Amino acid sequence: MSDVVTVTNRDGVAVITLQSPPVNGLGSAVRSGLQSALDAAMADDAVDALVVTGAGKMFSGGADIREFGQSPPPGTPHLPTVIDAIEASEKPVVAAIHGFALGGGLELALGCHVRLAAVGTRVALPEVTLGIVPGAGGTQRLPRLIGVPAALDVIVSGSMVPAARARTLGILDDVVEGDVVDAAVARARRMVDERIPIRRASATDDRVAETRGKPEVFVAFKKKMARRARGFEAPYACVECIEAAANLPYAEGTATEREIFVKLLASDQSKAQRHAFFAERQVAKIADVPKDTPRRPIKTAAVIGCGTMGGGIAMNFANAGIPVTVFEVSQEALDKGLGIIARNYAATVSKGRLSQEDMNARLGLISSTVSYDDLSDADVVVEAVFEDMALKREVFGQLDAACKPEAILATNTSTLDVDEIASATSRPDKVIGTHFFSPANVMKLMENVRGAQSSAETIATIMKLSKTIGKIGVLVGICDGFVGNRMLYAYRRQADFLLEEGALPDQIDKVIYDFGMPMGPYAMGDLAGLDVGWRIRQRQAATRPAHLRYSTVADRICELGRFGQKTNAGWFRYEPGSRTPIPDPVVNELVLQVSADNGFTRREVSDQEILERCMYPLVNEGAKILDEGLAQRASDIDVVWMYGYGFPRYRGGPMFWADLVGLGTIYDMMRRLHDEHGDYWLEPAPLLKQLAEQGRGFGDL
Ligand code: 3H9
Repeated sequence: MSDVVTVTNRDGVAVITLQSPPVNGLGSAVRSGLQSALDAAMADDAVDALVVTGAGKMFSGGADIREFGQSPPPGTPHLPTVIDAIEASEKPVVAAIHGFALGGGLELALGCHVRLAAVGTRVALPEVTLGIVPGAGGTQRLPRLIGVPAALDVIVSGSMVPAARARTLGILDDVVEGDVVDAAVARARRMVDERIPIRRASATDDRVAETRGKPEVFVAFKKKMARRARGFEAPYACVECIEAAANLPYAEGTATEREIFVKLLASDQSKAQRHAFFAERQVAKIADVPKDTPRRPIKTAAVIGCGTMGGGIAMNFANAGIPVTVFEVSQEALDKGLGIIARNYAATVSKGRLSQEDMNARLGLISSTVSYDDLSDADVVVEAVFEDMALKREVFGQLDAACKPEAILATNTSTLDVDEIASATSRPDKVIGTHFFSPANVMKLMENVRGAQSSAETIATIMKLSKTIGKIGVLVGICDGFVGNRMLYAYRRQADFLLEEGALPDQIDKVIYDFGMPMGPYAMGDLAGLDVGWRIRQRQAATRPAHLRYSTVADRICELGRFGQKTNAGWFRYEPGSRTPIPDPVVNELVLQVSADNGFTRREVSDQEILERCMYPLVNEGAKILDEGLAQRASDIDVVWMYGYGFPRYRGGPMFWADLVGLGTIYDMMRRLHDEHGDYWLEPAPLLKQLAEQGRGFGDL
């Protein structure tokens, strides 16, 4: 008996229980404990059958991800060996599953002869999300149980399968009400008493035989998944393993799976995706806000402003079942905003992703008002009015007077100083920034901006609220553009300079798209609209320091009345009703003209230069942000970029990617660029310099 695996004998059935909180991860100690328990049960004449189960919240969350890539590698036995031994047992083995059986946890269950699950259980093989394939027989046993098409869906998506569906597919044998271990013991006993033959997944063939010698099935599946899987290696590797299951004997298929698993485990993509997994969990931890900080319950909410942003934010509350009151200055503005919300929901219903009933329920949670007096009950208010300090201060003064004293007042600003807004109230400790990303009902990121006086309770409450409304909240400090947009600015600047020096918008966009971003800077600009930035630049013109390099190219585009997709023309042109950017000779001519006007002799700009000139300054700005304490950790910045800007997960975010490139390389390039262009934004960050000289990375901080 080990600390992490216990055994009890119930009615001649050895109940082997994993006891390794929080998720019963199958690390080295658990695997050894499981193997010993198994050996003992096999040798014990008082044991006729076995049940494998997990204590606590779940059956098992799978292999211990922290062991991956460890040096020296974790000890034997390996998970496939343990699972093969379970499956080979002559005594029946029943898995009693509750909570989750994920990855290696589900593979362990697939090695058992029967799988019973409690109501509410969810199972999955999420390895693909970690950049690997299931590596303990999952890609070989699952298709043998449920057939190739279903196995492709389950393994390549990595998504959770609820118990009832898993039962229908054949992943589970039964879903039981009541205590699942009791049911499993009874089932095991019955198998012995009634001499029910043991069924081993690895020994069945009929389901995989259906697709044997049919490569077209896999070709079609790869075609179907191509868009979602763009740039990722693991989904394709999963298909390869399942194809091996269809065409090869079990032992050979398993060897293929093992080979691919080992190769992917060592890949940069898997390292990046594992980094992303832990980064997402780290982000909720705040150094000076202890885990047990009390949080205010959020039972009702209010949103000020029902424009695109405010409407999207209100939808988030309604989607999470939180009643929300939307405030506007006029009934007309309210009607317009509420109309857009209703149309948004209706579009989701028409795509079959929401029922009419759910739409009605959500709309029912949204009420509206033109009076601040109706906000006195709200636990949290999110202000989403026009980005103007005087206006925001006005609104906060009104809110301070109208809302109950304990209510949290949040501002959805993307540029303004939260402290200045807070000073318009008598409760600066309860003021915080909540920077949503557009479209606010879709994008998962929230930059939660702590003010100098935001209390621990306010911060903890808002971080929790982010999770409740299905977002990932990252705590950031006050600076122009906060984390994401400040870094974006550094990248966008260089893109415009490259245009002046010799590149064209479609070349830059293609390099960035091929790197893995959802779109390049120019298609993104067209999508967001170019006029707002133009107006801001016009306002800033008088105060812009003369020594800073400034590209006029973006202004010249706007001067032509080209504001992006909404005018069917921006950096690209658009066919009416289409969102596909088409390179436009008018723009290319204009870029050439700007080069000439600004005294540049155009030159060949390589794709590599584009990547380095855009991405290295972005990383450099991230290093400055870290140094200034505006993000807690480099991995938080990675989360901002993966969730707010679609930075490819298989690169782990810009800071993780930078470590892979090597900070020495990035620092050298930044220094060279700075010497060449003298631009303030290219000045190497002191932290970058320091780490580069020490041969360390952001991950070592
Ligand atoms: C695999 O199985 C490979 C095999 O095919 C082949 C092997 C040969 N390992 O998410 P939470 C930590 S690959 C290590 O906040 P929840 C997590 O970091 C694996 N640590 O809880 C956190 O730590 P901390 C395939 C893990 O209740 C704490 O546990 N499996 C693991 O919201 C709590 O986690 C997966 O990909 C792990 N496997 O959600 C499943 N899992 O407190 C990954 C969790 O220090 N896990 N931790 O921050 C999950 O999806 C969720 O954790 C789960 C619980 C749904 C289980």
